[in-house]
Amino acid sequence: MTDQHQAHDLLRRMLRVRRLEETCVELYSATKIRGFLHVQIGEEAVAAGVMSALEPDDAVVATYREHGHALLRGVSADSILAEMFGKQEGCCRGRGGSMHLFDAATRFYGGNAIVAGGLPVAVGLALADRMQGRRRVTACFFGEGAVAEGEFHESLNLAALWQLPVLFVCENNLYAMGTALRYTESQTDLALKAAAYEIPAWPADGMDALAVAEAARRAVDAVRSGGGPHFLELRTYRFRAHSMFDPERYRDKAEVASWVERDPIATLRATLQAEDRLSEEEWTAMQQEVDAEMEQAVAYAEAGTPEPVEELTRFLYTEPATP
Ligand SMILES: Cc1ncc(C[n+]2csc(CCOP(=O)(O)OP(=O)(O)O)c2C)c(N)n1
Ligand SMILES: [Mg+2]
Repeated sequence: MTDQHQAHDLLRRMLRVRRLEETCVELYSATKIRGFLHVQIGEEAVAAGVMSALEPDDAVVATYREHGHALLRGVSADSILAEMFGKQEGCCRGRGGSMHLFDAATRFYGGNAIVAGGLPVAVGLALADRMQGRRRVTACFFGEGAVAEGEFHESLNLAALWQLPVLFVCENNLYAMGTALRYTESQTDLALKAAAYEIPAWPADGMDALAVAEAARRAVDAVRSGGGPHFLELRTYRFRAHSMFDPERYRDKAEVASWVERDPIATLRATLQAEDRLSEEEWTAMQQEVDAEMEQAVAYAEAGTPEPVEELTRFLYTEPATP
């Protein structure tokens, strides 16, 4: 059985991601945040479980649905929300926004808006670690939509051929925008695609944070101890639309409702309470702590400074050397 500390930690991680994104949706509806916004509400067990198996020195590469991955990697809610607001205090000075969170200090390598665009980046990071003799792991998250891209196959092939320390994490939420996986792939068992490249791969229930954490721990240990790349297919579901612009005509309400019943936060909370491992006071305190974190982050972001227009060309080219 998972120890109580780890289970509470997973619950807190998921709650932080949920509240961060609920806050983003509210701010977006109030037109305080502009541009694109893709939330992972419903999928929190994936990032929470996998991230719990990583060390601070490991690297993480994610997609445009990455607010939670950045937060759990250690990028502060202050810095994420300031980025959403386009403020200088954001992790990319407000230039990246929702889809392009990036933070070298925590080895969070995006925020990649191009489907499958993160996979070659992850393979490159792992190749660098290998060449420099470091025992670090790179975890690469991507949606199941990525398996239709050439970059997916090129990346898996090279990672396997060179036995690089990459953990490929497929967030299979069944849809790529409005297209269900069965309309685009002849083989919908995605672990088999990895197996075709001789990469050990297995599925896990992406709605169950304990199951994800356990699968990730096994895979990360294998990668770190020189076992070459591994692949997890985590079956999950996004409760909300693909992005803030999506009339959701491709799935019916009953399907969504059946997945909402398996809400990963409610499920873990209920499990712990049934086993007498989470008191009502502890749950209330956890929620208050997370709510306070997000309230403070919104205040920080709102009080931030928009980048002055004169500075917009900075960082595009090397600064001229001053004599
Ligand atoms: C190369 C490329 N083609 C098309 C798009 C447009 N697009 C944005 S998100 C998306 C769906 C991707 O679905 P999936 O990989 O399953 O991730 P999810 O949104 O479900 O998390 C598409 C096609 C893109 N960003 N990049
Ligand atoms: Mg998808």
